[in-house]
Amino acid sequence: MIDFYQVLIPFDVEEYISVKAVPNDAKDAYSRHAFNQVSSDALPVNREVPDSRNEGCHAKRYDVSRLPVTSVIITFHNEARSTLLRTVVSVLSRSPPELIQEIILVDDCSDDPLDGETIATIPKVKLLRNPRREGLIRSRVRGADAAEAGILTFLDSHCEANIGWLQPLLARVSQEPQVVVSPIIDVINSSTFKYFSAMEDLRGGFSWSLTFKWEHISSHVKAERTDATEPIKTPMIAGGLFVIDKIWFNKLGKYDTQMEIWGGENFDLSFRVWQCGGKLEIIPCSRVGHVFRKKHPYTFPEGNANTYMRNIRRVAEVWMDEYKQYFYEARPKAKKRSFGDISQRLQLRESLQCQPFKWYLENIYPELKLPNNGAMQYGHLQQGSVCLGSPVSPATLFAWEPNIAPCSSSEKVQTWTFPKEETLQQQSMCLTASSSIPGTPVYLTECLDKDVKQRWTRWGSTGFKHVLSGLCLDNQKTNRGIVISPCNDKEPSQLWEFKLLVN
Ligand code: UD2
Ligand code: MN
Repeated sequence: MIDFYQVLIPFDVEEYISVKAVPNDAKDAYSRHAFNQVSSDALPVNREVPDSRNEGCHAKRYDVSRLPVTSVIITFHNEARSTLLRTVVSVLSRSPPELIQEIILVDDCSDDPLDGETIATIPKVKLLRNPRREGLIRSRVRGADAAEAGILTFLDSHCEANIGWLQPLLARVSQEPQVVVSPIIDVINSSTFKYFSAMEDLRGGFSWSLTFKWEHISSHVKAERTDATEPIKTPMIAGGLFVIDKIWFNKLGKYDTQMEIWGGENFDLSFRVWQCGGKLEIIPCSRVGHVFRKKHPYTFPEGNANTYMRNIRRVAEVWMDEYKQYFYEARPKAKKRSFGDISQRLQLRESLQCQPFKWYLENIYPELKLPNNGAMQYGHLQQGSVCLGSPVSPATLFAWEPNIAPCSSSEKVQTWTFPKEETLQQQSMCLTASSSIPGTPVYLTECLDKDVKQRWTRWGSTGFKHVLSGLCLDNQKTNRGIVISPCNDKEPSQLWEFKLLVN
């Protein structure tokens, strides 16, 4: 019997793979790809994988004629030929052919153009090659733009699609186009290439340092699930393997193409999907294996930590509102990293009328608790029905005067933090009084480390005392605006309630 892949693949597989063969030395086998290339090269490109699906999935039937067609997009940079080929072959051999419009390989400027060119001789496989290294984010957008089908399926370049993987994903997306779905990601061991079934009660989450993690679905969610084959809502996706309606992907703003190389785009996409009216789900009846590895095999032109920091800061600045402070608290070094221009992404958020991050936390990820060390509080500085605020959106001017306006919970310019009960700040701007003279006006200026002009403590239960002058924050209705003046707890203009917005 002729193997499926011998019919499918118009080149000599052994020869193709052997071009990049590594010396048969266990240590060296990891040098190019951070996985054991010898193990990968030794496996047949069409090897069998264990059917890791839940029993309940076997009974499910999908009417293929009613499912939408998809374009599969795989970006790669210096991927091992054997793993890349196995990814492509697994997709073609384990999907109903009529559902695969094409497989678009985006070669992100790999050293050898033949890696992709050879595979592109396989029917349905198309190749785009970046003349410069773009990183996976822009590469995926390039692939998506070129896609002919209405549904986009993204995969990493070292995957193996399992039996029946595609139908449940397409079925869910066609039923509800604003749902973005991922398979359960099985584990291909990076040393032996053995295929392991992943647990089925996991979903994606993260910590305040904005590091992705797998977590068990919480017990109450578990209790609500009567059927283990039903979709699992997930606050975050791992990022590499997912299916999305192309119109929805475009409407949602594709990806942030100012992100570089690797990392953070899964946060960006996950927040966008949830906050802007979609859903993220893991579909248990779909399984795809992926080679997880401990380090990056490729270079980052600006260094790996720097790149991640830039990308993730863009996410925090665009999507996390005042909660980004928790991220900066968890990763103080991030503040030093520039993150470029985010105005277009903010505009996107505005035009899509996306929910605030508070909504996401309360409704989608209530399990993520605020760091409860009392060091950070967010709230209004309120006097009766009016609040202290700033007239412009921060980060545009060097310094400005705070103002007083009717309190509104949606007004970001009225949200203050009081970290460690030391500084009263809005994002990176601190309330500052530069002298000890009564009547000195208070300004908002860039926060400086340990600047006593910016230090405030509580005075009594409702006052704020300026540490340098010993005077109190005062809303005297003089033409000098907000000033500091001698503390007096009988003075209504010095009474400020710090009304917490987040508990
Ligand atoms: C995970 C995701 C990955 C991506 C990443 C965050 C899974 C299984 N994997 O990391 O898809 O979301 O988190 O950014 O969810 N690549 C390029 N150009 C580059 C660098 C990488 O095309 O400059 C390709 C690479 O060949 C691979 C894909 O992008 O196919 C993802 O890279 P990875 O496998 O190193 O990322 P991974 O799995 O550690
Ligand atoms: Mn990967």
